Amino acid sequence: MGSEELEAIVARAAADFAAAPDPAALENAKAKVLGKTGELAAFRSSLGSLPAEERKAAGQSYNSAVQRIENSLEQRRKQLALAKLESRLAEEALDVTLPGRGRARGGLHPISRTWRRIEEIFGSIGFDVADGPEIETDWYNFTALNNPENHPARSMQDTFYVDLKDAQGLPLLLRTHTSPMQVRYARAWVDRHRRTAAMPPIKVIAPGRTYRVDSDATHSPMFHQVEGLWIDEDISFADLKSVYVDFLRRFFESDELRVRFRPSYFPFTEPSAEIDLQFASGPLQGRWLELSGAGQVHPQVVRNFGLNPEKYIGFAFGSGLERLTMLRYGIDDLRLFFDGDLRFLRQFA
Ligand code: FA5
Repeated sequence: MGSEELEAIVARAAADFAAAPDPAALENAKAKVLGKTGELAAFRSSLGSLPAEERKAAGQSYNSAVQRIENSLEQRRKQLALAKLESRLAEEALDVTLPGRGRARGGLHPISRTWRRIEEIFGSIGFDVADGPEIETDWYNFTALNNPENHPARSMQDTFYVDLKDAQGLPLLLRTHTSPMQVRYARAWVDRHRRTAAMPPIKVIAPGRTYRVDSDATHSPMFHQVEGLWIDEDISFADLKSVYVDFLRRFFESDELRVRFRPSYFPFTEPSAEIDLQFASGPLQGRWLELSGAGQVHPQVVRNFGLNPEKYIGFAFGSGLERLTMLRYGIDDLRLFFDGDLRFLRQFA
């Protein structure tokens, strides 16, 4: 085999490698030229039979041919690897700047909407917003509110008790209403203004969660109330009526409301009333629903605030947020608020 043939093998190998479409075809082409029975093997074995003076030059030609074939093989291997990488990159290309798929927009729960609305309306007429504990002592929840020892709300059936005791050895409980916040807020207020000759008026709302052993279409074991309290030297039941009716008009965005103040009894107010509103639309159209308890704060409670009931007087109310929301949207079952059914909740988003 002469050097021309050797050059032809090198050229053919380079062409075969260049034509190999993938690594497997490339390895086949390599075996064809460099393998044990490949085209170069015969040339190599013929080297031994050459006369000594030709052997060296022939050996060098052989080595150079092998070297060049291996170079073109390596070059093609790199090309194929690069092409594979590029095609994978193109296939798996990700546009990281695109927004994620199916990202749903959240919305406020209807009770949260009511809560915010109440804070806005009362905030706009100068009421502070306060927050307090849901786990209460017997004193704040009952005694301070002039609630007699044997009142049914204290019974194990009406109230959720906690397996912990307060400083008096009485079990702690989940507050049954937001009214304890009247006492907490007023006492802190009085404390803060102890040295002030004329105490500034107390004007606050306290929205939050409350708990009772109650469950039907208009009662749930956990519900929300908002407490309102306005204490000054001359705040009367007439102020309660005007503030509350004005609140309802703004809350329901209507001047055509049918509101009823029905005489009632609460140990912590005297006189007391329950405030009812009539459904204007929806399945319960025409039906009255109790929204709130209210009244003029009882002198014993004013005393428990740390104030002189001869001088200070005012009103309080405690309204149900679920009830306000039911009336606003014409919803006939309060349990819908807590089922977490998206078909219901999406209507408010
Ligand atoms: C009270 O809780 C008094 N603390 C209200 C009060 C405050 C009176 C200040 C005077 C002065 P009552 O138990 O009626 O009152 O509850 C008040 C409102 O909470 C009800 O009108 C109703 O809207 C709501 N409510 C009561 N129980 C539930 C319940 N289980 N589920 C949903 N809402 C309820």
